[in-house]
Amino acid sequence: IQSNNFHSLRTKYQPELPQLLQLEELDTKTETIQVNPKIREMFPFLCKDEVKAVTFQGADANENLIRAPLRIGCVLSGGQAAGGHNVIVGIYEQIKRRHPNSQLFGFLKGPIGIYTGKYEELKDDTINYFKNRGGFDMIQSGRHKIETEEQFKKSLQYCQLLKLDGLVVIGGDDSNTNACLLAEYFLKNNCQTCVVGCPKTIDGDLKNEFVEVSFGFDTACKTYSELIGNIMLDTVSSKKYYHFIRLMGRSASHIALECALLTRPTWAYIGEEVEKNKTSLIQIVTQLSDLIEKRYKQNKNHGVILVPEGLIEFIDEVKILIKEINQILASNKWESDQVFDNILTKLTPESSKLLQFLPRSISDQLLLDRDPHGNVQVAKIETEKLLIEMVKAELIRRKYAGKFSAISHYYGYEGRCAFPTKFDCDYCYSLGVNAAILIENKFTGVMSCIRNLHQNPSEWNAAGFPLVTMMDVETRKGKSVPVIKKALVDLEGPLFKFYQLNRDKWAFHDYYHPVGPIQFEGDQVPPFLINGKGFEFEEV
Ligand code: FBP
Repeated sequence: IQSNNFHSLRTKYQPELPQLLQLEELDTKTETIQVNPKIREMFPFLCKDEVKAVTFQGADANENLIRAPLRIGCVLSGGQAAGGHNVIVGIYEQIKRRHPNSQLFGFLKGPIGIYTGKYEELKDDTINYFKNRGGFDMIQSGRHKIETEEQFKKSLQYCQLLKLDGLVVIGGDDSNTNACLLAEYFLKNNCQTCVVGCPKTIDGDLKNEFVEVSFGFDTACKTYSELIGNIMLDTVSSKKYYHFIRLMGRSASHIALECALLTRPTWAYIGEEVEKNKTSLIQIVTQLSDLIEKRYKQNKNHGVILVPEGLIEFIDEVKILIKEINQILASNKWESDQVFDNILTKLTPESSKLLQFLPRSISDQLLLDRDPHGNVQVAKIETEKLLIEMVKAELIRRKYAGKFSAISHYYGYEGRCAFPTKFDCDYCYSLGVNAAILIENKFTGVMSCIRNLHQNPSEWNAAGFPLVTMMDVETRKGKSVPVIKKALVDLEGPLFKFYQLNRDKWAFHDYYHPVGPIQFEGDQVPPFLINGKGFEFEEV
């Protein structure tokens, strides 16, 4: 009942739009933009002429203009991220403002809904119910990829059948790569449906010179930071536990870094640094044991350690092991119960030794499931427990005189569907409105981008950047394929530098900073953006 009350309160909130997107008439301004020549070859239709980015500016009202209704389809793709519903609400309210007979169709359960033609028309009641609400339950999501010729063909047929002016793909790097392939396919086959992407993922790794942050990141980090802060208060009260907290965020450690900056833990691992320094698992365990011993000498037997879920993939020997496993699995097929023994015979001696050393739950995960995009499912690997066990063993070996009582936590799914922060509500709504405007202006193969996010929403600006400009060529399953490159933590950037400068102080003199719950009213702190924009270098 309580949550219903809160829900109804949130549905009354009308997200703020940038001033620019509130204007009745907009002129488009395009600018030629460079594309990697290899990508040009892979997208001959999208790159036939010069590839252009588009921005908007206000134009004079034209009273004689007669607008036609717009028909748009949308799909949520990949993992949940708070704010996805508001992208859909933004599209809907924008096309209805343009023409009351406009229609919005939601493809169900992710991209599979497109090529199987499973959709639902979204109307006022649905839109109003889901406004400012977390989750992807309005139309659900899925991790399917549009891959085969048949799936592309069917996708085109259903978009044509629905006479769609546009399709909005709300997804992460892989889903937007897929959106770009779809845009190319539609152009090649004279299909009028424009494809526009929106940057979604809590992981924060879909960002580049065009995209300042992906939506959902802010809500996830603030949700986890609230929980981390609560744990901090608990541990400084009892002074008897070390809490090892694994944080979601597949490969990149953006979430761990953002949460560390917000809460100032005893220690936070940053996967990218571990990779750069080629830190081994044993070195990590040694460092942690040193830290625990040193704190014990200060009479401290407690602490809060943040572990990004992607850490395991960045540890040098594990990375090599995963690469070897991927190559072996690409050319061999075994019954699942025979994979472990067979792989051992094909790995290099070092990797084979490591695979046997790791707890079976972890080695099984490394061996088996990959998601449809080929990613190891790090959400299922309990790295925090592995570290606790290894540190325990190391401290026993050292005849450690203090107490080491550790508790493991995993904060993952609980951060993806929280009520979106005000930032995510406004940002997502604007992304949706902008996507609809891009489609109305017949731009295809572009990402809806809202920028200048460190300012108030009224000052944000809007653009459409070609997806091909964000692409690189990577080898996946032995083939060269175009992909939007994941952005990793910049070890030279101001955010990491700030953490690096302060972490030794935080490690030994509990500077814990419990931030409390997300606030929906009053002053808002946006997430730390690319290049540290919006980040205040508060001395602590
Ligand atoms: P997206 O990249 O699709 O946004 O998903 C991100 C994520 O939440 C990761 O942080 C996490 O490792 C993974 O999804 C979990 O996947 P699943 O929901 O399939 O368990």
